[in-house]
Amino acid sequence: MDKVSITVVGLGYIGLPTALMLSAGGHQVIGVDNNSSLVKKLNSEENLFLEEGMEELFNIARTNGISFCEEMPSTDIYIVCVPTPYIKQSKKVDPTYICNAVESISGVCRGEAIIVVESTISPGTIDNYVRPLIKNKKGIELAHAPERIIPGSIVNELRNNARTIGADSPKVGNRIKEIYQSFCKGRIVVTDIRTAEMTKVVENTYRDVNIAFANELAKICRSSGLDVYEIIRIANLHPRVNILQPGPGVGGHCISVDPWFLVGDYPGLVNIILSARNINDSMPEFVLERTAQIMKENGIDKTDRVGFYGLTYKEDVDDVRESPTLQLIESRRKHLSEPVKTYDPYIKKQLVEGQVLDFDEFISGIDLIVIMVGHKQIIDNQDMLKDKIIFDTKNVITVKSTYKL
Ligand code: SAJ
Repeated sequence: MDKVSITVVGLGYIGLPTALMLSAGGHQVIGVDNNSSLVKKLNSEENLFLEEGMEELFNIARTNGISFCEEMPSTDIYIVCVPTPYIKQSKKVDPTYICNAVESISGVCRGEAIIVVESTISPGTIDNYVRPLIKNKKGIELAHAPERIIPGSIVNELRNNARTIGADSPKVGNRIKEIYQSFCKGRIVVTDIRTAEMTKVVENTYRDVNIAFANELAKICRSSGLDVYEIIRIANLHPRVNILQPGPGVGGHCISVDPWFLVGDYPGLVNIILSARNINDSMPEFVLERTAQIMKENGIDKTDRVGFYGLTYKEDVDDVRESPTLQLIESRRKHLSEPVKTYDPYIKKQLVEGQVLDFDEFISGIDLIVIMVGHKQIIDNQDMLKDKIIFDTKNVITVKSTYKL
């Protein structure tokens, strides 16, 4: 395979590992980000991810000559990994970051360059927003190669997951496929751009709908006095049933966001997808109501004797985007209630009012602990909870009997 020059635009949790992988795979790679302090840190050899395998990868990429800068360089291939927020009111994707990146690429790129969008976008974004930006630039090609990696297992999933590449012609698709094959051992399917866009959103929506099913079951079982976990465990012994786990809500920047793109774009057609979103969004409020019941049952009348463990959107990551605990805090704020006490071992800075930064101080100040995230830290320290009342929304505590969803 020819050695090509590649720019990766946006060095976040997808862009940086992808850039490192491509560099380790033998390509000449430049990482671009408009965050100057991030670029400075990377150039001073500070690997910003604590994930397994990242340090080793970073060192190989440095040896292979990866560089980081703020200015867009002129290369053969561009891989755009910038954020795509959604507009809260309209539920549509906000393509501003992608458009800015593509505009600045088209100002400097070589005649035959290929711009690959990795960021998740709603179906039609490339045709509606990106294509018009390059219509006068002859020779530039577009592709969409949505990422599929899960925080917590980035290196492993980049290497082994199957992936999709959407392009306007098999020639362009196969060229990009060859580049990704320098690090990806999974199957790579080449298709058209709109199919690739839709597939990505559908994958995350599928998961959202299935988590919503588990959450609705939790509510049904609660009202019937049944143990939802036992019911799911038994049902999953059926060879064609695989129910996911209920929890305090769905967070992160993917599963809780992407289905809204379909709601925003197909308002008359979404039923299950919209209901699922609403069910998952109702879970933090459900946790609050159940917490109030448990307090009453145990004669706890002061909210400062209750602590919510975990601020991140899932276990063993430091990402708080759209996290169920932040949703729960927002819901309290709407009702003008006092802030709740929280603690998270991964969040070392004061992020919200009521957050305690020291675990011992958090534990000693409460009677009821509500487990919102199943971090390894609490599982390893569950002996310290023996004299507490425990409401375990993640079903991870085994040391004594607990309240469940
Ligand atoms: N959750 C449950 N019950 C479950 C599983 C998850 O309540 O049974 C909750 C988690 O606690 C968390 C949320 O759902 O709050 C999402 O977590 P996750 O671990 O399922 O997924 P993400 O958001 O970290 O990553 C997803 C992945 N998509 C799919 O599994 C279809 C990943 O492959 C994507 O690359 C990523 O979204 C993305 O960027 O799109």
